[in-house]
Amino acid sequence: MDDLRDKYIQLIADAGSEAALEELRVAAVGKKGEISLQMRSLGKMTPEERQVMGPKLNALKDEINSALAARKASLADAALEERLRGEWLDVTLPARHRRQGTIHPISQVSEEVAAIFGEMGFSVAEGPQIDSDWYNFDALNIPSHHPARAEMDTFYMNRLEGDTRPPHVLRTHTSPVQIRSMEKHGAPIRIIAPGRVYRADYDQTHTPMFHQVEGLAIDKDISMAQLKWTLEEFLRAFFEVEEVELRFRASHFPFTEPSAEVDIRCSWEGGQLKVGEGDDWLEILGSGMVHPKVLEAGGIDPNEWQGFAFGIGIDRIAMLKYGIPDLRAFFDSDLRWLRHYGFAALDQPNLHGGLSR
Ligand code: 2NM
Repeated sequence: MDDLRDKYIQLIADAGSEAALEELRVAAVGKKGEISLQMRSLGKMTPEERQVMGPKLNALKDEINSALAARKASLADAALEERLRGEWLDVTLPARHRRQGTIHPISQVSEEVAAIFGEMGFSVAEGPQIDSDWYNFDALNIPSHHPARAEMDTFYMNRLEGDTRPPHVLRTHTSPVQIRSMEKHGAPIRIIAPGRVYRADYDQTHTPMFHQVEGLAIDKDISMAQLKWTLEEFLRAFFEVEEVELRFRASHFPFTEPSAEVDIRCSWEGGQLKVGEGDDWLEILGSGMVHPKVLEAGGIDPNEWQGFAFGIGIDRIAMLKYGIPDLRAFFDSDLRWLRHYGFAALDQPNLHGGLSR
């Protein structure tokens, strides 16, 4: 019995796997195992022999079972240790690079425009996107039955029967911001008003929501000459070229008198726009001297003050500067488009850093 004990204790200690242990269990204490067979032979012994051998065999069986359980536990511990070593994680490693969002070209261009006019002493003014028809039309010398109202494709806010409040619209231009700024700050004033505007128009070159920046400068002795210089300076900085040439074409807007549409000299070589050279002209903005009635609506005395104003389509100048062919793609939220045309989030446009880098 001592030989049997020594043999199995040694084999169990040497077992390298749970499967090997199971084989040993079957061989020693399984139904036909060596120890089980010995126990079966107890029946053939004399009662005296059985009294000695019975407890000894039982004790041996318990000892083997304990040894099997202990070895099994230590194999499991070793396996766990091994696995933990393999799955060890260095939490001090730098984070894995994640793809960053980008600045939308419209946001980029708005920031560029604000940086340029900011250096010329203009502040940025903002106002509501839903405004009364007085701020959007009447104050801008567009009375109720003026054809310009019909041409604007205005979105009117829904009204219930008996509503006594004035009609409200989605602003069709940012000019109501200028009226509010005149009311609030008076003259002199130099502001730009960038933002969303709305017109019920949808085709290749129009979206029902688009972006405008309008400018307003009011002071004593403001003239068209200062308007022209300001626009030249702006367009030179915006298109990042040494010189630009502008052409003022007489036009008509209700809110300015005189009014001019402004073209910029350019070339289209191989479908690529070059500003400041070539034999083509590109219509780029509208402008004029603020109509006396508009100054009055803003609470400013037109006998004392005058001003120039202009309006530029942000989406359009963004397309021109960055070679974006399709207007409607601006508002599709297509991630591949946004990554292609978007700008790095930490490159804020400024004039000393080079506007667009
Ligand atoms: C344009 C063209 C011409 C304009 C006028 C004003 C205001 F409110 F001051 F009178 N803001 N913007 C204006 C003038 C806008 O857009 C094509």
